[in-house]
Amino acid sequence: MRSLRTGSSLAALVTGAALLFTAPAAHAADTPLRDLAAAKGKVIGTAVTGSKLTGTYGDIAGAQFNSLTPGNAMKWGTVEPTQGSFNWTEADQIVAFAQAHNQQVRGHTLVWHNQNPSWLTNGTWTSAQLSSLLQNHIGTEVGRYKGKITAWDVVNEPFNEDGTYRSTLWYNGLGADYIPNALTWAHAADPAAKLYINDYNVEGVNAKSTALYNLVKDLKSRGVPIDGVGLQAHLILGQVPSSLQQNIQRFADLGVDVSVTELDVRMALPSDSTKLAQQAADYKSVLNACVAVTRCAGVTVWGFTDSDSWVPGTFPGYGAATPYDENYAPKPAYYAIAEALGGTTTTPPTGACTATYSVTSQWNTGFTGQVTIGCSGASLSSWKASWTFGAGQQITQAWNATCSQSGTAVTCTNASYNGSVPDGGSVTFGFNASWSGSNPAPTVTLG
Ligand code: G2I
Repeated sequence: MRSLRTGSSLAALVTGAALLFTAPAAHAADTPLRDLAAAKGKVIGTAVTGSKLTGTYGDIAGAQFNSLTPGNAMKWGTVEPTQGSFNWTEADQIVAFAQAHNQQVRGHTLVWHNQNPSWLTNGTWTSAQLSSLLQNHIGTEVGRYKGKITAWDVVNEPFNEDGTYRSTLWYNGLGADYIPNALTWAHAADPAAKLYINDYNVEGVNAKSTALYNLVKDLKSRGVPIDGVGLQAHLILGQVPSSLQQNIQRFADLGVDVSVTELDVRMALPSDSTKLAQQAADYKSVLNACVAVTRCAGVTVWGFTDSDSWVPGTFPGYGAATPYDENYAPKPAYYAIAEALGGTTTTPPTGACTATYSVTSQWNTGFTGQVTIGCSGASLSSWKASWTFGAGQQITQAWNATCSQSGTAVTCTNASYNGSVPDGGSVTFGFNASWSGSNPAPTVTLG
């Protein structure tokens, strides 16, 4: 007759023994990305949201990155929501955090067609008025942070995909001269800041990047202060342009710096170990291309955690684009960045499957046990769980697995229908066994 032990004695029996394929995550012991980057003379940055810079988010932002870009805090619509009335709260907070953590700040962005205040976009302006508004905006913002900003994304996204100028408030009102004028005004307000033009879909050699190339070449020849080109790099899984390094090099050869300014690699959700491995390879390709070109200043990721990424809101069904997951666990992409920066990682970038043993009920001569095999960042197509019974226990029956016992050694293999354990999934099998004296939980080995 079965009689369940109750209360604390049962709780003591239901002990789990987990064993990983691999060593447990130990990223804290690895060299921070910022130290690896600094040793190579490179920037490793992240976009941040000021209000989140506490707790784990703040710890990671401060420990792993040597540059911060305000994701939204320095945009015109944020800093001057009402004409003449300024709100620098979040921008100031990010700059102060960066200074406290010995980090650079990348200013983003002064002249753009998005996230402008409605008083500006809804107003009717002569070109003289528009020009003066822009000059004042640049002078005010760059002046406020003079000496505190390493590089400014002065002009953001000026081109169409075919390389023609994008039709915007600025281009339509001021013509293409708004670009050299903006650069000149920014230079006057902070002569030490590196001044960039920043765009997306300009990572490879194509019509858009060639238009940008021709613009930079022209600006240089006219003595306009242009120091760098920002390649945003909002990429799709498996689609790093093969000409990335060549493209970085051709800009460098013009005599400007190049920065990858907004790197992320989006995938169709849900993520799985195959996609995360591809993403890691993609991150590594981008980092490798930058490391290979002296004038590539570095790489900034557009949010370091999947909990702080623009992707799911803009591309429904897509996400998981950053190097840390939503719970701040480093993903394979994190380790890929570290490796491209010359680091060695103590945790393999492939995740793990674990087996957990527990006793679910026990009576005077027997007990029921179960083993759950779960995978995270990895998967299995078949499995074998083994353990040694240390106190004379003997399996009598099993379900959802084929178990055999020889002496003290137990081996259980999957049934025909449950060999597959997907990434993020689990499989459980059970057994009855006899015991006497004591019934200690063994350690289960997978493989
Ligand atoms: O769109 C991705 C990036 C492309 N290059 C320029 C970047 O400045 C741009 O960043 C994103 C921000 O990451 C988003 O956070 O720019 C978006 C706007 O174009 C930002 O999205 C906005 C949302 O549209 C607003 O609804 C929201 O209030 O973020 C705001 C603040 O969370």
